[in-house]
Amino acid sequence: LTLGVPDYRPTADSLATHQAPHWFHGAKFGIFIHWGVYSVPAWAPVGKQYAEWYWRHMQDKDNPTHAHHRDTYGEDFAYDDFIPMFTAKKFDPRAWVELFRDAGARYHVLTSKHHEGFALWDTKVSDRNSVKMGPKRDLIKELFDASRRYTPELHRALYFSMPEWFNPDLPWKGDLYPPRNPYTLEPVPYTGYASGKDFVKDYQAKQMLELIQGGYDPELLWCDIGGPNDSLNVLSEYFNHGKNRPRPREVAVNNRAGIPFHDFTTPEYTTYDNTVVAKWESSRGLDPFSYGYNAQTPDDRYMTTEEIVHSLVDIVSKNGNFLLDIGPRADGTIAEIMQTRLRETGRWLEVNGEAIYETTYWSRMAQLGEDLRFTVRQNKAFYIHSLAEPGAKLTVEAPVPIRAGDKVTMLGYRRPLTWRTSGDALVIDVPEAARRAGEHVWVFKVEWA
Ligand code: FUL
Repeated sequence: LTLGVPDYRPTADSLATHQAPHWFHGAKFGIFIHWGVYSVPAWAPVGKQYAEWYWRHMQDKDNPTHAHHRDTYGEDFAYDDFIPMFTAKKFDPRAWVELFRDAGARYHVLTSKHHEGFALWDTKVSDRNSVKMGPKRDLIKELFDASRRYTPELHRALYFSMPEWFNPDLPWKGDLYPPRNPYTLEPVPYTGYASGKDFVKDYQAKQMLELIQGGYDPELLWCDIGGPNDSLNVLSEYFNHGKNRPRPREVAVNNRAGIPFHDFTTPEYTTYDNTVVAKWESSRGLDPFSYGYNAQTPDDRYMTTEEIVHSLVDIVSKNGNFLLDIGPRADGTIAEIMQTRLRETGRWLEVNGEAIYETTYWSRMAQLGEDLRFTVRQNKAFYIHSLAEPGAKLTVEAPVPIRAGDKVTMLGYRRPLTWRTSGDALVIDVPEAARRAGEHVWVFKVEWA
């Protein structure tokens, strides 16, 4: 008998035993970053299409991106002509990670490579990467180094698109290959790439292993799309690499790696209506409908801080994490409106974070009406989140775990509040000053005696 967790083997049975790590359950709030060549055109119909899908959209003559590209850049301007314009000239990794920390996030997930196939690290299997082209910098390394140095408390993670739309070596040859000029339909080069590889073994799996073994040490791999893969081998290596290090690292993988086993599910621009006991994470952009930067989106279409905080509370109360996305510009700057929203969210979390981080859902009730949510700190406290500003009394018609001698307070307000039970309801008196002390979501704490 081997004590402890045996090494993972590249089999379905073995990988199915892996679970979302403790840190991921407790973290609750992460920042997703979509950054790539698509950040140069930064264009999509606002609120309707993902801007990071620009290349795909420009190929489709019925998509507005097709006409936009011709009118703005001309028919002979290939998608890969954007690569030199992806400069990252003002990229300040320290400022990025400090912004994420100030937002109250506990982890960050950067696109190492999106469907366009452009890698943000020094991949050895192709020159189609940010060290050989465009910025001429290892963007992942710079971000992770800054994060380890200035915000060591954050967890560092990477997104990875399993397939690439136009890679000549994809095992299936759909209508996307070869990449073509969308107007003349003449083939265009897939810059920086020499074809002739086994896409899965010589390219996809190798890239994933570079990320795992190359010193980046992502604590989570956020795979996308699935499809043909070598994930049994790659992920068993990933889990063992983390587990057997001199300083062990608990790692996680989502449900899009092309195999039926995962640590969490990933609803996108949506959430679950009820508690889901198996770990999950909901993602969306600050943008009304894009992960990559869309320069067309006016400031007033971005999520408000109230919407962000409401989403966070709703998701966390149902056992999810909230992965909120920003799309930096091609020069590495982050739009003012995004920074403002993140910092405002951080201000709310500074006051109310104890009702979010390291909590669990309440197993008896996911929500009460539209406005009330609950979280629990085991053996310590029960939190009631009011998404609407309460009146002079807050009535909670639910079997709230409270007994004589327990103390009720509101986070951000110093004085204890008076409370009583009335039938099956808990009634809390909320003085005017307490109401005014709160914003976005008012959190009441039942401190168990
Ligand atoms: C999707 C992708 O197609 C989107 O562009 C985005 O990356 C989202 C998180 O996953 O599947």
